[in-house]
Amino acid sequence: MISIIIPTYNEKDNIGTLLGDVSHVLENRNQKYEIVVVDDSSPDGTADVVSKIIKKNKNIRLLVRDKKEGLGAAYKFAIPKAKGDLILEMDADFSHNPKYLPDFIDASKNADIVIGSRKIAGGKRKDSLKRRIFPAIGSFLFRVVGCPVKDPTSGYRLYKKEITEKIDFENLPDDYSFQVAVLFEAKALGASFLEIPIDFEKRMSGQTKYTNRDLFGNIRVLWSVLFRRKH
Ligand SMILES: Nc1nc2c(ncn2[C@@H]2O[C@H](COP(=O)(O)OP(=O)(O)OP(=O)(O)O)[C@@H](O)[C@H]2O)c(=O)[nH]1
Ligand SMILES: [Mg+2]
Repeated sequence: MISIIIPTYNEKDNIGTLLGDVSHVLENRNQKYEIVVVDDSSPDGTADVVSKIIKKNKNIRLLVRDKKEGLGAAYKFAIPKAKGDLILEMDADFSHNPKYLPDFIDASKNADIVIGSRKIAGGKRKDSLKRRIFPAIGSFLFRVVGCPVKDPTSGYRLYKKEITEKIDFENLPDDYSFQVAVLFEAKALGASFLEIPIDFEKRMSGQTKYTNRDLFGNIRVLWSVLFRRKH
């Protein structure tokens, strides 16, 4: 079984369509699945939209948290609760096209962690210059300090459950830099990695939650890897 974890904060105009599309892709493949939406009590009523859909699709679960604590915090909370032997992370805003889900499942036969990559042949990122330039510099620096993949900030990724069970999530960051930090942690545990190309699209509806402050989270991780401190 695969567990698809989708963190949401104010994604009411995306989440309904996305849940339909994800279910459709997986059912077409006869893939056993659950979708776990982790909502931080979005003021726009995202959770209400999900609750209505759950009545018709028992493969969907909703975890509601009291307040917005960051993308990393949402994953740290939800990953240990996933029931699947494969655990996939994806955004709610259609930047991560569900059409790639079968590619992740196929690739999981050959690695513990599969990254949907915008930095390998066939991968693309349709995004603003600011959102391309800093990750490009960041990815280069992360490579220099031993990062196992070319696109470490990609949030479209799959883990085998066994590897998540070895990771000490408590010590990982609550913000977006969780994504990079978890790779270094998994590398230290001997995980194997594979990147598959994805075309990263612009969010379909709603506002970004990513702020300039979030850039510093990644710098902190880089720093801690360099000096082998805990995050
Ligand atoms: N539960 C929860 N989800 C979050 C939080 N921050 C972001 N998200 C979700 O994480 C995913 C990624 O956030 P985005 O705002 O799309 O970040 P981004 O992809 O870097 O930015 P854009 O796509 O340019 O808007 C989306 O599904 C968000 O709703 C949070 O604090 N809590
Ligand atoms: Mg996004």
